[in-house]
Amino acid sequence: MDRRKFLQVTGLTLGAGPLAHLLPGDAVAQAMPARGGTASFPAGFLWGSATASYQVEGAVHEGGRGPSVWDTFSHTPGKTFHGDTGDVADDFYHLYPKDIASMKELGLKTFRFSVAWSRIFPQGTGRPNQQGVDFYKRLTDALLAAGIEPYCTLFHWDLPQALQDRGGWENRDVAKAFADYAGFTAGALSDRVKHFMTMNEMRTFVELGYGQGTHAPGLKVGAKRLAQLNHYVALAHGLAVQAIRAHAKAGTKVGIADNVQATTPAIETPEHIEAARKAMREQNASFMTVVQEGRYTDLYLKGLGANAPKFTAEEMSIIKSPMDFVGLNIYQPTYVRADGSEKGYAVIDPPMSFPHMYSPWLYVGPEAIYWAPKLVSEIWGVKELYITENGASSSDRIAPDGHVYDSDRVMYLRNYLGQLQRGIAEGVPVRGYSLWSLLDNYEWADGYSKRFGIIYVDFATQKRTPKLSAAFYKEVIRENRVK
Ligand code: PNW
Repeated sequence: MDRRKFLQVTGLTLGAGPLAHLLPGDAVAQAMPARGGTASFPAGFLWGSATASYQVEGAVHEGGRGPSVWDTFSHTPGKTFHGDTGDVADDFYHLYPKDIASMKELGLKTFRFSVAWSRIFPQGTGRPNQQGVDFYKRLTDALLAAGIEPYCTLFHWDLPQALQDRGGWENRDVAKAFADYAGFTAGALSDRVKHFMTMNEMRTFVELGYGQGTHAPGLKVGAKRLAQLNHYVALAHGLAVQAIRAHAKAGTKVGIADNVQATTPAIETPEHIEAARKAMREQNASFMTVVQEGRYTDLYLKGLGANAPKFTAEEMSIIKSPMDFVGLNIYQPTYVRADGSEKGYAVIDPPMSFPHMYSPWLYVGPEAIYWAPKLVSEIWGVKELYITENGASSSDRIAPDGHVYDSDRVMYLRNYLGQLQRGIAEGVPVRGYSLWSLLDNYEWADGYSKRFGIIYVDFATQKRTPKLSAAFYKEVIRENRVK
């Protein structure tokens, strides 16, 4: 087919539904030779998309919800871009039926959402709020009715403010409160939800929330207190794994969604690959490594010296409570090279010219999504992995014709999915992929200035417009391969 003919065909509006205008029709797909299935994913691969409570729900004063640290932080002048808050966000609390229709249209098999702790326990502990439980029952029922499997994260950073008032994650009792909440919520939803993740990205809320102070609760506690609260967060995860097992239906699967530093060999030679393997354990010593091994590495403790956390053998055995699966949030690579230091590796700082997406931290290194799952499964013997997040921010604009042509996000996704497929084809046990995010949403301290959705949201009107990347993803799912 020559170029002009191709443009004529793709210019036609084929098929039905809101995404059809962006899709090549079946006629085109059939006319283009398949590439021998080389880039195919396994049958039954779980294509999904992810969101989080505070980033999409809005309705912060409805349904008996109590305030969280993000309400407080975002309403504190100077903390977020333009003072943006999640008060309304995507109004997903009310508009979820419409968004589930879009998920169905995309062909999603799974949807990863998070529960707002303060909708279930408005004060963090005490009596559960039935209206909160009912909201998540309605949401998961609607997903199941659309043929979409819900995956539930129990903590995506919105700690009840009442618990922050008692010291937040610096208070060991909060770990216990988290386990109580996680056990109760999993018990209430496990007739509908088969996969629970305790926490999303321990590193981000610990380091940005309590180390740099750029995320809620906006503290800078210093190295010693940081290491200790990090330990309580790991303990909270382990206690929650046990509480979920105790309260959820038999067969419920428990895991985590963690943003390991995706250590990636700078060059794929044996010595640099070995360096990336060592770096995976050491760079993630206080998060994935301790959760998998129930011990802090010697180098981690040595590096902290007098600031090392206090812990007991009993706590360490709780922290390593076995999980059924591991979720990895993969965005940017951490490039590593071999060197002669005690660690045996060095992290390469990205040169000024390193390409990134609209968020300055989001360096483009597609091999990260090949190496991180491979190293995690090899080092710790993990048999079931998910990519719980991957995606990109882009300076999306509505074009004069009403569409959003996010060719950079399509480029990003195509390259990452290609590397994911490479790993799976070699036997890395990744069962599913959740694209971050379904909708443009509240991007934390960046407010509404950084869009990650494959569906554009006009925050003034709540109008949704699927982007070019939505058409791309729909096609990937339909063909179960990346091209
Ligand atoms: C993740 N970094 O956050 C979160 O799980 C999402 O809630 C968030 O919207 C998404 O990725 C996009 O940012 C991250 O600075 C925040 O490297 C910061 C970083 C990484 C991930």
